[in-house]
Amino acid sequence: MNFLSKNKTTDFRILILGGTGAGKSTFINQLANYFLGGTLDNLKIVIPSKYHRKVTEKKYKNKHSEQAIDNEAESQTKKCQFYTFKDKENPSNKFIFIDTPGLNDTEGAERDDKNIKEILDLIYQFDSLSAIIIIANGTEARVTSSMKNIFNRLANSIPDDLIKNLILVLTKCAKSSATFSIENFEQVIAKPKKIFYMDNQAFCTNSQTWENDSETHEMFQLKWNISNKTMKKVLESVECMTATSINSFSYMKTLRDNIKKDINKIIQNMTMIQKIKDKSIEVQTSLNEIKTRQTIFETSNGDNTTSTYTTSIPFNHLKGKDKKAQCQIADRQHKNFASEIENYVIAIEKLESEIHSNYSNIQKFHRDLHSICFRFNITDELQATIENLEQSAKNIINMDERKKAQDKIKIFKIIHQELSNSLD
Ligand SMILES: Nc1nc2c(ncn2[C@@H]2O[C@H](COP(=O)(O)OP(=O)(O)OP(=O)(O)O)[C@@H](O)[C@H]2O)c(=O)[nH]1
Ligand SMILES: [Mg+2]
Repeated sequence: MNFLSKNKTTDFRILILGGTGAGKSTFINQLANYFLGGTLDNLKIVIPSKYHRKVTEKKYKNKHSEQAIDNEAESQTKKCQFYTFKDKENPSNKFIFIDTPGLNDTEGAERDDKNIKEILDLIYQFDSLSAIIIIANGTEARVTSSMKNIFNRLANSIPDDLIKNLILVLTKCAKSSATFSIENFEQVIAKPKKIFYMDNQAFCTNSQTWENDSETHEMFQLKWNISNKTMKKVLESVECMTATSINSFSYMKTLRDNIKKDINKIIQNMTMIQKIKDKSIEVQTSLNEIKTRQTIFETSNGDNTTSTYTTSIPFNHLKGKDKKAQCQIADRQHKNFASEIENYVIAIEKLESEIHSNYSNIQKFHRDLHSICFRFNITDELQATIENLEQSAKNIINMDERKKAQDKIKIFKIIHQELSNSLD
C-alpha cells in the first residue's frame, strides 16, 4: 500500500433495505459485534430486541427507534438510523450503516410512502453511497410483489451505478438450507453483485438457551463464527465497491430538483393563465355591454356618430352637453377595456411560451437522468402524485379547499398527459 492510500480516509455508506422482519436490525447487531469484539458470551447490543432488551453500548443507548419489540407483525424499526464503525484494519476509514424501517409494512401503503420519502431524503444528504444491502429472509421462497414495487420506486431515485453495487444477504439460513429463489430476485429486483447467507441466531434467542448447555453452545458458536466470517466478506465486498456513484448521485439530485422546479413553474403559469382568462371573460362581458349601448346610442342619436354610451340614464333624457360628456367617458372605457384584453392576450402568449420552454427543459433533464438511472420515469411519478392527491381530495370537507385541490389535480393531469406524449 502506498503512503497516499494509507493516509486517505474513506467513509463507506451502506444502505440496508428489506421487508419487515427480514432481519436488518439483527444484522446490524451482528455487525456491531464484529467491529466491537463481541462474543457469544459477551454480546454487544446496539439495537434492542425481544430477547436482548438492554443496549450495551453507551453511544447507542437512546438512539434506536425500535418499538413494540414483542409485536413481530409490525415494523419494529421506525426511523432510519446510522450505525458508524471504524475499520478494524484502517481506523481512519469508517463504515456507516443505515438501518431503515421495514418496507411492505402491515401499517399500510401510507406508512411505506413515508418510509420511502424518509430514506430518499436521507440519501440525498450524502454525496455518496457505497452499496445497498438488501436483507431478505432466506427461508422464504420469493420476493413479494409489494417489495418489488417499493424497491422499484426507490430505484427510480438511485443511480444505476449504485444499483450495480447491490449485495443480497439472506438471513435465518445457511447456504445449504436457503429456499429463497435468487432467480426470482434477479428477475424482479436486480442482479446482486454478491450473495451471502447468515443465521444470526444468537440475537433471536435467550442467552440462557446456550449458556448452560455445552452442545447448544457449540452449535450457536458455529453459527456465530460463520456470521463473523461472512461479515468480514461483506465488508471486503463493500470496500471494493467504493468509488462509484459519487458524482452521478449529486448530479441526479440536481436534475431531479430542476425537473421539480420546471414542473412547479408550469403549475404556476397554468394557474396564472387561468386567472387571466377568468379576468378576460369579465372584461369581455363589460366590453360587450358597451357595444350594445353603443348600438342604442347610434340609433337614438340619428347622426351616425360612432361613439359608445354606458350610463344607465336613458340617453334621450340627457341634455346635449351631458350627452357629449357621457359619450367621451364611454369612449375612454371602451378603449381601456379593449386594450386590457389585448394585454391579456399578450400576457397569455408570454406565459404559454414560458411553459413551452419548461417542457423542453424537462425533456432534456429527463434524458440526462435516464442515462444515469434507466428506471427513472417522471410520468410514473406524476401518476403516483395524482393518485395521492385524488385520495387526499376525497377527504377535504371544505368546498373551496376541495375545488382548489381538484383544480390542482386537473393541472397535474394535463402535465402528465403532455409529458407522456413527448417523452419516449
Ligand atoms: N433465526 C434467525 N432469526 C432472525 C435472524 N435475523 C432476524 N431474526 C428474527 O427475525 C425477527 C425480525 O428481526 P429484525 O432484525 O427486527 O428485523 P428487521 O428487518 O429489522 O425488522 P423491522 O425493523 O421490523 O423492519 C426477529 O424475531 C429476529 O429475532 C436470523 O439470522 N436468524
Ligand atoms: Mg429493524
